[in-house]
Amino acid sequence: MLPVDFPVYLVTDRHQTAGRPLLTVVEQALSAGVRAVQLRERDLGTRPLLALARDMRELTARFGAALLINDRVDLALAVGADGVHLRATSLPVQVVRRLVGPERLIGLSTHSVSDVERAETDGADFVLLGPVYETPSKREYGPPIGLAPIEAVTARCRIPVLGIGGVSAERMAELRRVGASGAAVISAILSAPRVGDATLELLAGWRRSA
Ligand code: 3NM
Repeated sequence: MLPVDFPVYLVTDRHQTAGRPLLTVVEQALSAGVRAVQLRERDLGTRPLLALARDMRELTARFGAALLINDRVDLALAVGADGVHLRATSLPVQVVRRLVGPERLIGLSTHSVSDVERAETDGADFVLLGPVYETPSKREYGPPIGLAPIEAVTARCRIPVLGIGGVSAERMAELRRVGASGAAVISAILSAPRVGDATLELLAGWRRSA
């Protein structure tokens, strides 16, 4: 199985690229050092999503980066993705493990310390915990939970925890200080005027705090 050693996990949303093609923007982020991408285009039907997933597989493979597919275990298997990213309403982790086997990564989106503890017991490989900060999509994810739950859960659990929600380059250092293994971002990369520079800044923010 691929190690979970990606401090910046790029989550896609083709509506947040300021009109630029998603593959172009993701390629710029990969060139600047992103090593894991989650394809998350929840409003796409199966066939267009399959086509995009194939393109994204080809692109990430060129950079030696991991590709995870949000929710769709079938598409993850179909395109040979490195894993699947689940949410609370997805198939349960144990069921997905039987489908994808031990080598593929299973990531899970969580919103509380008890969610993370359950994810670890269930055999997830890593979790996202958030929203840590205010995010433009706050209505969908609820109020920010802050850094305290990350600090509490990384002290108790071994599973890697990445913060999500409103993360910027300036916030990478404090996430690392409270024990996060990285951060998942949408807008900090996809909406940036200069995607490569924004990616480098996030990675530098992480390194600076080491
Ligand atoms: N999930 P941005 S917050 C997709 O808390 C997502 O589970 C969240 O976008 C959660 O990096 C979020 O632009 C949005 O804030 C992340």
